[in-house]
Amino acid sequence: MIAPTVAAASIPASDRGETAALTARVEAVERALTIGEGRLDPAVSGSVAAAMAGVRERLALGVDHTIVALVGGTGSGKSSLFNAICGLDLADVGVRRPTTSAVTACVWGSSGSALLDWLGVASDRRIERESALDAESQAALRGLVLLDLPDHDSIESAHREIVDRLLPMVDLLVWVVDPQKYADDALHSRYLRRLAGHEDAMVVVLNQMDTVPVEVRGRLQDDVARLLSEDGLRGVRVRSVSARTGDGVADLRTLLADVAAHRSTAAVRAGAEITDAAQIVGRQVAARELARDHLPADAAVDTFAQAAGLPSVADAIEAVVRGGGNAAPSFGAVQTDMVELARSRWLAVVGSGLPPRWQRSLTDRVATTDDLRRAVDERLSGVGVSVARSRGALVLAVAGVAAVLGALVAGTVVIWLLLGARASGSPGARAGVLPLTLGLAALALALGAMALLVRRREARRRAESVRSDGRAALSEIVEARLTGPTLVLLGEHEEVRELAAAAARCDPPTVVTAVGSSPG
Ligand SMILES: Nc1nc2c(ncn2[C@@H]2O[C@H](COP(=O)(O)OP(=O)(O)OP(=O)(O)O)[C@@H](O)[C@H]2O)c(=O)[nH]1
Ligand SMILES: [Mg+2]
Repeated sequence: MIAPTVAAASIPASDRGETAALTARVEAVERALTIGEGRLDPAVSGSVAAAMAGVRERLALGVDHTIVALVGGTGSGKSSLFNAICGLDLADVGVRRPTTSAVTACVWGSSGSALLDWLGVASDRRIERESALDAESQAALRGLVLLDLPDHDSIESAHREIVDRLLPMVDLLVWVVDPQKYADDALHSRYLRRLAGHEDAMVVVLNQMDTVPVEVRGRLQDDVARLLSEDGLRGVRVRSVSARTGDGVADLRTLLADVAAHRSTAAVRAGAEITDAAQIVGRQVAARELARDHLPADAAVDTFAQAAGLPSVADAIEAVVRGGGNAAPSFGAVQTDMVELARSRWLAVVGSGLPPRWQRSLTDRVATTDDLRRAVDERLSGVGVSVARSRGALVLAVAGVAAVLGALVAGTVVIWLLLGARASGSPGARAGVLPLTLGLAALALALGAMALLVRRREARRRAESVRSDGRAALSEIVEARLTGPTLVLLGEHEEVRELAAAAARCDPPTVVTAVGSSPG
């Protein structure tokens, strides 16, 4: 309502850059629509886009100004008060009634010419205050657009039409009444009573107080307040002034400065529309996305490995190498149903929590089962499956065989010597050859055991190498065909979510109630 937020009250309207800030929020909503295209309900996107186009149109006029209109019956002194507030003789003041037939505008700060075009103010009826000459004397009113309207109760129907057209566009209505006609029925029944609920957006100014004896002034002001109360209006501000003497004009300027420091009705409306639109877009996305490190990449690699028979191929290699065989096992056909299982588990984990349209988009983005199966087949066929024995094991085996042969030769020599010794009765040679035979036999045994150990270790190493090469190849497939597209989609989802959240964020609501909008 009219009570300002601390921040708004302390910052002049034209310095707030309200139009730019609102435009940035519109852009955020529009960008969210673009990124989310195909994933947002088309009907919702269409209506949000249309709403944002409407807001853009209004923003093109600028919403940094606060529009205040002086309105009232003919001769109440609107034009005189307009001149007094502006400190200029711009509006026509006259004795011929009605005097004012066209709207006159005084703008403090930037020209706001698009806004004045929209309001229908002729270019020769505009004046800009706060020029270099005015220095800071007019700074408090920066952002204010003051309008002097024709009389609302005019015998000229065109005047009434102008007033009725402009009232909904105005942020603050200043009803100017005079001591003779403040109780005028047309004013109360046609206008004031209809403004119940918009009391914060109006002020009643009792003008020409110089024509009233000082002792009567207080009573007169009370009477105006009583009539307003009878009209069903609560807490309307009433001010007494004299446009002729200038009494009360400074106080009125202070009040206008206060209003000018608030957000304009147009800004409040635009902000509310953007917030609504952003919240609608926000409801088309989930509250959060799955983090990268929670993607089920390892599970997908495991299932792909099963589908391609990687564990059994590795086991077979281990058995072949350990047993000293030569027949290398090979990868068989990749099981399509397992690949499909991996893919559907992936979609279920990542998609859980995402709205259905985003889930469908995820399904379209990641690789198809067929593509995944082909990739697994292709990549695993490139993984080396070798059962060739290692050089170390070969050397040990050869050495072992040599030791066995040596032991056999030595054994033969021992036997031969034993037989010779028995014939010749000389045991000398036997004593040297026997330990050699035993030594060679022990060496042969040790080498054989070592060769066995080396082969086992080699078998495990080969199996492990096939497993890790295979898994590395499968990880690359998961990264390129599942993780990559998923992250792109989740990134887009996050961007839409954050843009909508940023666009929905705005300053604390309304400070001036729109005159033309319905109460509440
Ligand atoms: N004594 C006195 N006369 C005033 C005061 N304000 C305006 N007048 C006179 O009242 C007459 C009408 O003043 P305007 O300012 O033209 O009144 P208006 O409300 O603009 O009239 P329309 O343009 O016909 O709607 C003029 O003769 C003014 O000089 C005031 O505060 N005191
Ligand atoms: Mg006038």
